Amino acid sequence: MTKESAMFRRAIVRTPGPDAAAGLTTAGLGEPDFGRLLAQHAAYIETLLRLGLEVAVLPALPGFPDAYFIEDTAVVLPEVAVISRPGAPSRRDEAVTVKPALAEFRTIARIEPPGTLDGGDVLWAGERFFIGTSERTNAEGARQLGEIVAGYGYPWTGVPVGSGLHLKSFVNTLGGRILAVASGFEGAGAFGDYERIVLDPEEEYAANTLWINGTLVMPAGFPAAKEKLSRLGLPLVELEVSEMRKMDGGLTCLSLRF
Ligand code: CIR
Repeated sequence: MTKESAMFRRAIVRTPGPDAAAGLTTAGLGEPDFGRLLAQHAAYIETLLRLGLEVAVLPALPGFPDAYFIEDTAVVLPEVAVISRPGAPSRRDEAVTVKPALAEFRTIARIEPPGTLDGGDVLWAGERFFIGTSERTNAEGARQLGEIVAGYGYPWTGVPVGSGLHLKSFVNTLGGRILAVASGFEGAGAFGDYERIVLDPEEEYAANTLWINGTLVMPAGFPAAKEKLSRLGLPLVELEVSEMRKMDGGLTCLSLRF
């Protein structure tokens, strides 16, 4: 029997700290406005609550300006939570801080050195895990996670990300085996038997759309992508994430969902 990606009951998020502008970024879009960042984060939490999730909000983590991109710190399966080992040295110690919140709900496994892995490189879609190798996730980290998910009966496929941050910066599930993909990933063999909705190059940021139990939460301001995704006939919510985008982040990065 194959196990399909499941509905979510809970999410864990972390409040951005006042040092958010000191985080890692390549976006070149300027510094985030802290007030606006908090407001956008609050609207995100509000949306998850409205979609029926129980949301645990962890406090800002001083000294870790990227810590509210909490997705990178763990990978949560129905059977186990895997504490990651983030590839950026400045983010490495974030991962241990989510353990208590996850240990309430799951047994804990972890990625061990020399493996590195960011949760943003891990996509669970349909029956399969796709694990990106990127500037953050190395082959050893991908192998360790692959071994763990395979141990619970999930097949996995490695996907080289090339330039760009994470796999989920470019590819996300819109429900099961339907994917939103940036045009650079259109032909990626790993996704061969999945249905792909390819976004225009100038709107590829919208590939970071978040599926929550049949609702699509997408970044605001991408009309062509919105038109394409709306053809699926699913409820669609647009959220403003301009301040997270300035720090190379987006909708999926802001929560652990399980
Ligand atoms: C970083 O570079 O690590 C953060 N500024 C952004 C992380 C975004 N996370 C994600 O896409 N999962």
